[in-house]
Amino acid sequence: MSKGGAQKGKECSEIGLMHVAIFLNDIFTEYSSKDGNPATLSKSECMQLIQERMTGLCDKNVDPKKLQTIMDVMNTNKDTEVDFMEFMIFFVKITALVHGMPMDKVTQ
Ligand SMILES: [Ca+2]
Ligand SMILES: [Ca+2]
Repeated sequence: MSKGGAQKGKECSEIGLMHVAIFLNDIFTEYSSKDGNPATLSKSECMQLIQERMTGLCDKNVDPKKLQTIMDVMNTNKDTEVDFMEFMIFFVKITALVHGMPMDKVTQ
């Protein structure tokens, strides 16, 4: 899929959503590739991504325990790394919260 060039005749909202998908993929790949294994975010890669790209959740001076909690929520299979599907499911949950869904519905 091409990253550039708006497709003639497409609705603006459709183009915008494709840009969101491309952006999320690019962010995941940027951080997951730092250790040579782009398939997953290691703990340090995940912590760096959270601190630098999830500024609505925390900032650079965040408590390490809060960082670990956010990573634990992402890491649904409880292994040592966050894969792309875990990362995307986390964003589905964040988007549901932004939409106004109650936390208990989002986290079940
Ligand atoms: Ca990695
Ligand atoms: Ca995992």
